[in-house]
Amino acid sequence: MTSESKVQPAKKSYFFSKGYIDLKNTVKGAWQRNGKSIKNYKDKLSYLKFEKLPKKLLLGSLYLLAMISVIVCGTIITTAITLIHISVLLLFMMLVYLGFSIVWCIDRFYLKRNQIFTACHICKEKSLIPIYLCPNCNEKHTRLTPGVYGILHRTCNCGAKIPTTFFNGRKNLSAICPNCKSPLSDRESRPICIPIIGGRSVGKTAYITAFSKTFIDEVAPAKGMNIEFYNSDKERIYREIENDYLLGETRMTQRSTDPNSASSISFSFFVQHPTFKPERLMHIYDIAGEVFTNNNENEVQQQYEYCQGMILLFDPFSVVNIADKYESSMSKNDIAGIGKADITYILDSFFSKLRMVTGLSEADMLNTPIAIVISKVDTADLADIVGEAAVNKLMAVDSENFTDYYDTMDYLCRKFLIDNDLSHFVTQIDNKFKTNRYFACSSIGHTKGAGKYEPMGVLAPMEWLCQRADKKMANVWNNTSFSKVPAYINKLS
Ligand SMILES: Nc1nc2c(ncn2[C@@H]2O[C@H](COP(=O)(O)OP(=O)(O)O)[C@@H](O)[C@H]2O)c(=O)[nH]1
Ligand SMILES: [Mg+2]
Ligand SMILES: [Zn+2]
Ligand SMILES: [Zn+2]
Repeated sequence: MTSESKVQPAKKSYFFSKGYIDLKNTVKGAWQRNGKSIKNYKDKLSYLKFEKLPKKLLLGSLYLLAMISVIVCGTIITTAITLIHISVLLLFMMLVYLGFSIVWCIDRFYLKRNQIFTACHICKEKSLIPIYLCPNCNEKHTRLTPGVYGILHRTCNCGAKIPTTFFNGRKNLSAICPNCKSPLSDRESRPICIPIIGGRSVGKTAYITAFSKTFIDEVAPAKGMNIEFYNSDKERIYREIENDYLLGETRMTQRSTDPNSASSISFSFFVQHPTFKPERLMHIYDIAGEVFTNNNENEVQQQYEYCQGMILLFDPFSVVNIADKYESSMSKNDIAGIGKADITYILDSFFSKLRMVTGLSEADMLNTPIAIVISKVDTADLADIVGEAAVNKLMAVDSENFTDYYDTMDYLCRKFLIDNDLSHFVTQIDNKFKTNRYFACSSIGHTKGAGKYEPMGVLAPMEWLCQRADKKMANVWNNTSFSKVPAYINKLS
């Protein structure tokens, strides 16, 4: 378990390195001394041949006796010393081994129990422990855990002492991604990763803008949560979000053709609260929509495997039937903003990517909860069919059957899709995702560019996913309580 097959740029613990050499030298020395004194008597004996007989006999037997006693006792003593030395060394080696194994287990247990890992915000690679850099010489240290290089500290080749556990400061070291070598500042937080999925122009960026701004400016302060941006890059993204929010704009999700740059951009921020130990790190991924239509992803979206939830945005007007039905009541801007990609195609492409990343077969179901969010419901009065107004109306008219707000919304969204010949979509989602729930939202709240965002329904999908992902978060962000399974599915027929 504590295998450290990879050589580290650090000094090994005495008992696993110099201890052996010292043992070899002492044992060798003792046996050499023993051999030397035997040889000494042998020499003395050979000189006796020049002496007279009585002296020869007397001294000869004396030397012989001495030599035998050296051979017998000396060997016994030297063997004993050797054995004692080996046992002492072994004992200490075992103690150190036991020591680092115990601390290693504690460290590993802490990381696993608290669901701490690093999800690279650039290449999306998941790693339990990233590469840490020596604060003195910047040398790369992998597997910075208790081991043969030290229990609580590792001594870098440069002499600097580096902490090896969660409880003595490892998280404060600079780190880089083991895969793409990008600088990381995850500091052993618990990540909550949520990709926003959908074709081009379905409203992903608008959704992230509306959600982030509302969550950071309203939800977090109201719930006593503190927000800290992951790094200055993410802070810059937030300044853009604030700007877009004010103007009612959306940015084109940048995606360069450079194969080395990422197809999805994470907006990442820490969420702190007295009950969050460790702090949470929210990663929201804005995946360029072309990824689903052109199938040319720059990087594999590893986050599908470890993310705690997904949001699939659905632009109702990307469905030709629906667009035809409502086009007459849509503004020019809204028509221009329609996502052109066919949802069935997007879904197939998404499923095949999921299979690739997770290794699931076509028949397998995913446990990751997914929120299917119908976007842009401000347009053509869709809000009256699936949005807040429609939900309230149905709950008032049929108060016996419809009592739960979000279950009613889920019902209306499913019904809307089925009524528009998209029952195969609903079935496919049901077949693939054990936990799915439908929402309706409008991120901008009106046509793009017509003033400040007035979002409707953007918080609920994220609140639902966060509540499912994190019990502590569910206790804090508790504006809504969602039923376990949408209750009115059986009313659809
Ligand atoms: N009316 C309305 N239009 C929206 C809304 N969200 C997005 N749009 C339109 O859809 C276009 C694409 O949105 P965007 O967020 O950039 O889509 P992305 O490609 O999925 O990131 C925008 O230019 C808007 O015209 C919304 O909430 N209401
Ligand atoms: Mg975008
Ligand atoms: Zn990376
Ligand atoms: Zn160093």
